[in-house]
Amino acid sequence: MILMKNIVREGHPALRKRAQEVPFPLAKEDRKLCDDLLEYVKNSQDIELSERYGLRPGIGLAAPQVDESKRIFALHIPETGKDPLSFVAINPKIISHSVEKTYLTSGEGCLSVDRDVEGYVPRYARITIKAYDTDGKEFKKRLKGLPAIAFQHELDHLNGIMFFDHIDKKSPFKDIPNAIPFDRD
Ligand code: UDB
Ligand code: ZN
Repeated sequence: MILMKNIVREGHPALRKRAQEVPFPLAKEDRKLCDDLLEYVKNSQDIELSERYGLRPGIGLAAPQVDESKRIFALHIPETGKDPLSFVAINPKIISHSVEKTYLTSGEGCLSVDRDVEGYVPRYARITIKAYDTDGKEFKKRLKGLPAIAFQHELDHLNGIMFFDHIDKKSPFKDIPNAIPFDRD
């Protein structure tokens, strides 16, 4: 299983590379990687397991964060009154997006970043995405709110981009034109 010691931190070269497309049918080790990424985000949100194994609770994890430069990530996002939004995305793409933007008013963090970096991270408010599942089947989804923000954060990891790259260095809390702020509940 993936533990915090397996998650690479800021400064590691894997976080700054463009990750490689994944071929189908999935190799055994790629299927295992998919399972492990999704298992991490699920386990990390289980109070007992997160305490037992010292996992930082996360809603998304991308393959480059475990030093695997492949275009794969997992999301597991609790939704009030609904089942969690939970999936692995292989070779994901944004096929269309809103003009409207959004940002977490509390800013973003990252499982690979052990410090607070303040500031607004502009994201598209709504996206339509395409990706492949572990069976090599293509799927599409329309995402908004936290799922849209998290998807863009993870997709950035596959392109060597960190959330703080998007923060205005001189004025981290500068108004973002056309953006609807998103409060974490
Ligand atoms: C996270 N979690 O998992 F708005 F219920 C972050 C960490 C870095 C703080 C653990 C998070 O933002 N949780 C969250 C946010 C809400 C409401 C809520 C829970 N990641 C994943 C990561 O680092 N992947 O590479 C950070 C991103 C998730 C969305 C934006 C930042
Ligand atoms: Zn991250």
